[in-house]
Amino acid sequence: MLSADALRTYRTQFDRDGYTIVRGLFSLAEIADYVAHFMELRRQGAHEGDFAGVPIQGDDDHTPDPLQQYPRMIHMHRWDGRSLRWMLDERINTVMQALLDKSPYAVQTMLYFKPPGARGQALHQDQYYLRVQPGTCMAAWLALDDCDEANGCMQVVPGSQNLPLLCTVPADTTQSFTDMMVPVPSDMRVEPVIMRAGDVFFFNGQVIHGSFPNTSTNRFRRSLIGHYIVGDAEKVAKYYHPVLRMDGSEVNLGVSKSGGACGVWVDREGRTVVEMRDPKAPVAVADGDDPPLIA
Ligand SMILES: O=C(O)CCC(=O)C(=O)O
Repeated sequence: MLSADALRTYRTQFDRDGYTIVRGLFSLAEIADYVAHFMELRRQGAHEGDFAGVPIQGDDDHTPDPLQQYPRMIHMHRWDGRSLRWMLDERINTVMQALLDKSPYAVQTMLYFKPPGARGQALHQDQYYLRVQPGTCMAAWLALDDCDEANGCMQVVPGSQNLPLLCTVPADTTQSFTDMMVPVPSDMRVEPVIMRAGDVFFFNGQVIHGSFPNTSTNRFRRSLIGHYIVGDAEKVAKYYHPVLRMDGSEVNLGVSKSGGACGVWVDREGRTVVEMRDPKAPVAVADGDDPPLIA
């Protein structure tokens, strides 16, 4: 049971940094069950929505990619009761209510297997995909394995929840299974999120996050992820419909569109700030020299 004091502490961190980690929210017995369940689903073969990542640029030798054997599963809650029950779990709802002041709506599940040698996912903002209006989305990221830098733990930019949606640039697909990323100025920290199996990382949809490759030789970095939207949202991108309340009933929301202005980093009198641009304009840093980007 989470005490009122603990929930207040999570809320304080969430308001300050855009994320919080609830340690041990799921027991190790539950985690062992989830691991067995999802490994068995993966072993059974392909499922609708599986995504093994974009091709690796310049890889003319067709290097074996571990993600081909362990593609990410998406929207399992639409066909797997265990995933649906997890997405709507009362513990997740309790934490979300403490962070958002009301129950969220649930829209997506994903399972990352991230076997040894797998690529990560370049730094991004989830709202780029979900396009929640008004407001933003939320993620609950459950570690199914202990996660550290060796097996490609999550990386986060604390405080980035206050940024607008940033314009994306191409990602290095030798490191990332997705092909776009957002640039991060050098004065913002990218921090590893070290977790134990059973911990849940809750983060706001504007928060810049992602992960680097799993460089271990024998450790999976599996995670079960739920995406949610704030409970007073009116629209979300089509891909995330149907939208569910946390009691499992369906909510009728509108469909949001992608596109529109996005933020680019510019240097203004020695300070790196965001300016909104037409998305077709090139991403550039004023003054040209030494752009403050993490590539
Ligand atoms: O699990 C990862 O490595 C990346 C997950 C992520 O960025 C996301 O769920 O939005």
